[in-house]
Amino acid sequence: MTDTSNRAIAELLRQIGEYLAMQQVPFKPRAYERVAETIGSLEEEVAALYKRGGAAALKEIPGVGAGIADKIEEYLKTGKIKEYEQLKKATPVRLDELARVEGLGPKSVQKLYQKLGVRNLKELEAAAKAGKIAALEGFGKKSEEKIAKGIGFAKSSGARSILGSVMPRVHELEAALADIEGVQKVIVAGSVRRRKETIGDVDLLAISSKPKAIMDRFVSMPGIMNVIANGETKSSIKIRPGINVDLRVVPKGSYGAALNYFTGSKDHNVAIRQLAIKKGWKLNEYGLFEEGKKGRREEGAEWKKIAGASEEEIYKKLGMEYIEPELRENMGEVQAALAHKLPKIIGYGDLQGDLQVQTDWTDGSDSIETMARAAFARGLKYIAVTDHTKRLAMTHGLDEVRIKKQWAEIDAVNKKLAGKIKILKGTECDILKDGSLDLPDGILAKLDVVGVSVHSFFDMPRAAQTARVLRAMANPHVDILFHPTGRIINRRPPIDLDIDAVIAAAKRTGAIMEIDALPERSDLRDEHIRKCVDAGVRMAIDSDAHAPAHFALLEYGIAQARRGWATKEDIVNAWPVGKMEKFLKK
Ligand code: DGT
Ligand code: CA
Ligand code: CA
Ligand code: ZN
Repeated sequence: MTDTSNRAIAELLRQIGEYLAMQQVPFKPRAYERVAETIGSLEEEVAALYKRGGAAALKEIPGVGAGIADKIEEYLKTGKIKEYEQLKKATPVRLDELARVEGLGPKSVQKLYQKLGVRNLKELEAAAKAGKIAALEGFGKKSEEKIAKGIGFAKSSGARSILGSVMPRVHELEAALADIEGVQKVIVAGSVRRRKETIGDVDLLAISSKPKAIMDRFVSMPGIMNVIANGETKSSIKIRPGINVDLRVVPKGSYGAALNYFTGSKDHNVAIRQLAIKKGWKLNEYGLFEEGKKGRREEGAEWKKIAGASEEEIYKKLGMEYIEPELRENMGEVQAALAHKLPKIIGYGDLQGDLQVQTDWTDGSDSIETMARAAFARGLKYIAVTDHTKRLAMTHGLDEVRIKKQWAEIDAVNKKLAGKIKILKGTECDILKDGSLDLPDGILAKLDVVGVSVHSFFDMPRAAQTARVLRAMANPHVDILFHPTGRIINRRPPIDLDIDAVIAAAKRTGAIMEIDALPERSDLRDEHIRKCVDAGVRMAIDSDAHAPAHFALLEYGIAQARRGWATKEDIVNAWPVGKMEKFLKK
C-alpha cells in the first residue's frame, strides 16, 4: 500500500533532488530540496489537497511548479515516480543511509559509488577503514577522517523519529479512530504525549465499549505498512519504516490509570508507584487500590479501587499536584508536586510574537507581508524579520546595502498592517570563524532584534568554539543566540560548546537564548532550557519560519520549553511587545 503521508512524499522528492545533484544537474536539486522541506512541515496533507483540488491545488504549495506537481500526482495515482525509479537504477545507493553521513554530499556519494562501488553505510565504513577513500582523488586523509566520524554519528542516530515528522500522522490516526462508532475517546500516550523531541513508537489509548470494532478498523487503516499484532484489546501496526503504533483499548473506569501508566515515563511511573506503596496502596494501569478489609480472601476482592477514572484524581489521592505530561521524566517533578511547588509552565497559546522569521529576501519562500499576515492569522502580535547575512551566499544573504533596502519595505508593510501585527527589523547575523559578526556595528545598532548564529566551522574544538560564540555574545548589540548548538537531529551533531559557559555569558550580558522550534533542530534541548530557567536566563521560542506554514511549528518549541520547566516569565516572546522591546534595549 502506498504511504501518501507528507513525510513519504517529502522524502521521495528529497531523494530525487539528491540523485539529480549527483548527476550535476543545475538548479533542479535545490528546488526539490526546498519543496521537500516545505511539504515536510505542511500542516495539511498533500494527498488531501490533491483530492480536493487536483494538480492545480498542488501548484499552490510554495515552490511547486508544473514539473514537481506532475511527479506528486504520478505518485498519488500510481504509487510510483518513474523518474525516481530510473534515477535509482542508474545509481543504486541507499541514499536514506548515506545522506545521513555529515560531510558526504551527493557528488561524493556518486564518486564513491563509481570508483569504489559504495552503496550503503556498511560499505562506506569498510572503504573508510581500508583507507580507500583517502586514496581517491579529491578526498584525501582529512575527508576520510571526517566521513569516518560522520559514519559513527549516523550509526548512533536515526533509530528514533523526530516528533514533528510523526505528529501529523498521529493526529490523523486519532481522528480516524475517534470517528468509529462506540469509541468514546482516543488519546495519544507515551513519549508523544510527553512531547519528547524524538520518539521510539506511538502509543494510542482508546475508551470503547466495542473494542473489537476499533481493533478491526485500526489494523485496516489506509497507508499502513503491515500489522504486527492484532488482539482483543491491544494491536500494533507499522506505519513507516521504524515506526510502530500500539493501540490499547481500556474500559472507562481505568482510563485515567491506563493513560497515566502508558504516558510514562517509566521512571516517573516507578517513582509514583513507590509513593503508593508507602501508603500501603498499589498503583497499576487499572487504578489506584487500597487494601480491603482483612479476612477477605478471594482473588481480586482484597483490593478496593480508590481512583482510576482520571489522572487528576490519582495525583490528588497521592497528595500531589497534577503533573503535566511534559514534566513526567522523574527529574524532580514528583518532589515538587508533593510540595505543591510545581512551576506554572508556559501554555500552548501563550506566545505573542516570533523573533526568527526568514523571507524571500533570502532563503524564505514568501514576502515580508505574506509572512506577517500568516503570523497574524496564527494569533501573533509581532514578528522579527531576521534574514541571513552575506556570508551565507547560498541563501543570498543580506549585506549593508540590501538590509537597508529591506527596512524600507518593513516600514511600508508596518504601515499597511498597523493595528494588526508589528514587524521588527532584525537579522540572523552569521558568527564568523573568529567570533566577529557578518554585519558592521553601525547596522547592528539600528536593528530592533539582533540574532546571531553559527552556520560554519561546526567542527572546531570545544575551547575555540566556545570562545568564538562568547565573543559574538559579548558584542553589545547582540540580543539573541539563535539555535545555540546547531544540531540537526539524526543529521548533524551539535557543535562542541561549553553550554554552561554560554549560559553564564547570557546571564552576564543579558543575551537571550533561543529555543528553535523547528522539530529537527529543537535547539536548545530540554535539559539546556532547565539550566537557563535555573540561572534566570531568558529565552525566546522561535519558529525559524521559512514559509507561512512554519508558524504552526511554534507548538514544538513550546513543548520543548515546557519540558524544560519554563514559565511565561522565562520566555520573552510570551511578553507583550513593549515589555519585550524594553528587555532587548537593556
Ligand atoms: P519511546 O516509545 O521509546 O519514545 O518511549 P515511551 O515512553 O513511549 O515508552 P514505551 O512506548 O516503551 O512505553 C510507553 C509507556 O508505557 C512508558 O512511557 C511507560 C509505560 N511502560 C512501558 N514499560 C514499562 C515498564 O516496564 N514499567 C513501567 N512502570 N511502565 C512501563
Ligand atoms: Ca512510545
Ligand atoms: Ca510502545
Ligand atoms: Zn539559521
